[in-house]
Amino acid sequence: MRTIEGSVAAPAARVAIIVARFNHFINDSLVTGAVDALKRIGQVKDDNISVIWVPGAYEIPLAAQAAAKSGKYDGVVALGTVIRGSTAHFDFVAGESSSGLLGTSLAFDIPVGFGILTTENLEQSIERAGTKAGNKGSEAALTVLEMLNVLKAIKE
Ligand code: INI
Repeated sequence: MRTIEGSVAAPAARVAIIVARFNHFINDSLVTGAVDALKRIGQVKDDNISVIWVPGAYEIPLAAQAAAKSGKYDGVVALGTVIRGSTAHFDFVAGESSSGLLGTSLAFDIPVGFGILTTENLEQSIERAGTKAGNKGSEAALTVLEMLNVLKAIKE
């Protein structure tokens, strides 16, 4: 029996963090968490990390696709915050971001960490950006590194 389990150390990985400016007050903490996890836990070199800002979560998939297509990155970490309001806007922004990112991941064979918070209110977002419910930016970053190692092991 062969068991494949990825570790999270990936010192040579080249990672693009794509982050929305909308709700940047929350997203700044997601970036901090992601960079910390990549460097401190994943041992990724500072020079191998790019942080790419886009207007909102809706624009993240297009930038992720461009990053994947460029061949300059091994993985993408998508960070943003979509907070439910009283209109259907939330569903479109959150839904399209998530399906667009999955499409990019599958089309370009590249791990994409989904670190886009989709919450009911600001408090829930704060809780997931480095306070009592952890930091979803760190989780998304570590997921990308683990998937890089899993994919590598599958191909070996
Ligand atoms: N973008 C977000 O990242 N989060 C939100 O909560 C949000 N809301 O609620 O409107 C949001 N909207 C902007 C959207 O991502 C696009 O930038 C905009 O529609 C232009 O395409």
